[in-house]
Amino acid sequence: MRNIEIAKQFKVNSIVKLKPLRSGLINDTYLVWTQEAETPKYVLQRINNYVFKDVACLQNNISKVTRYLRKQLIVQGETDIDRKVLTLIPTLEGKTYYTDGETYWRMMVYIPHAEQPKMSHELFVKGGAAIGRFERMLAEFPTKLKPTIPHFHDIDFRIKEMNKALTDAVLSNHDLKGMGDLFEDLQMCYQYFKPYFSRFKEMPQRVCHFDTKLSNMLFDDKGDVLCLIDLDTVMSGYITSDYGDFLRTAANTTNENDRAYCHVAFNMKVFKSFTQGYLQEMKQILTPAEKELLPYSVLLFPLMQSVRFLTDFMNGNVYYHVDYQQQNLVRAKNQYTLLENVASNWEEICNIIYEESKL
Ligand code: GN1
Ligand code: MG
Repeated sequence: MRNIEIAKQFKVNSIVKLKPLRSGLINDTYLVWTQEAETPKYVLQRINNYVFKDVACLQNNISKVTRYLRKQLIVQGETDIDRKVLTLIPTLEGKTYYTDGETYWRMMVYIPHAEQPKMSHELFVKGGAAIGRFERMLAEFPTKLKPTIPHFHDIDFRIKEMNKALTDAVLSNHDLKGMGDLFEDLQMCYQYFKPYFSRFKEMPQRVCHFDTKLSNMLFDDKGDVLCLIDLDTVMSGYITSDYGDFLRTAANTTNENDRAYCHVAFNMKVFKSFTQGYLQEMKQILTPAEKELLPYSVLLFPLMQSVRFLTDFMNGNVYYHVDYQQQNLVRAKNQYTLLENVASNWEEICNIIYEESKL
């Protein structure tokens, strides 16, 4: 079925055109125009069923969370609610997604927004506050959400997967040139920090976003955050996921694809601004264990992402889109360099979190 035919399976009128939007490494996204409008009215997404095995569960999580957030916004007397939370469009049959048996699709209202503001202290404070607000608004969410990706941020599981990938790659004679000591270095770091990561279960499970980054935030023309988007991974888990994963991308002085590893550093200014914003919103409700373990998430995410990229490299690049064969190895080394940089700022990271989380 052509994409425009797919779009017509949803409860919308007079679709005239679709245009692909390149974003993210996982789903395919299209902007949808209707007859009356100059700007797009909807977003059509093909859900990556290789990554998300249980689309029904994923769409159920998004639907429950967005409806809950909408109610909260109404109670708070918010205006412009349609831009502050995503709205799913049902299919003609009233379902939250459409499938032709092979591919899976969803449609949402397109939220008009401004460009992401220039990098600044304010931007990262606002980014941190937006994530904190999202979690705080969901703090009383009545049910536990099922994982859309089982073991998604489970480092023990990711290490096992990496070990398995190495065994499989050796058995099938895959080209593993260029790995150097990365595999052993990652194992060593994991063993060293394991006692801390295993304490994460002392934290309560909360509804979290699980893919926090600036590109998953929409801004208005004043540079304020309208809402968080890309809710595929919304599920119950630890707040360390949202906090640590944001810093992994935002506080890297370059991006994860940069092969000049000397460009990689951990930006302490970004770290501090983001931490300020996040804790402003969250420090009242965090438990002592959450406050104490937050610093370890700053280490955990570059480590876990390095492990995930290296695993995919050894598996023959089946998970992340690549432009060249070694790209996942480059990404893995880039993230490992970031991890080293986090470690060299360790004391200051702990001090800042401690100070900002005081009531
Ligand atoms: C994937 O596609 P994107 O950029 O939203 C991945 C994240 C990784 C990220 C690394 C479901 O997210 O966990 O951190 O790539 N999402 C999934 O770039 O695996
Ligand atoms: Mg994503």
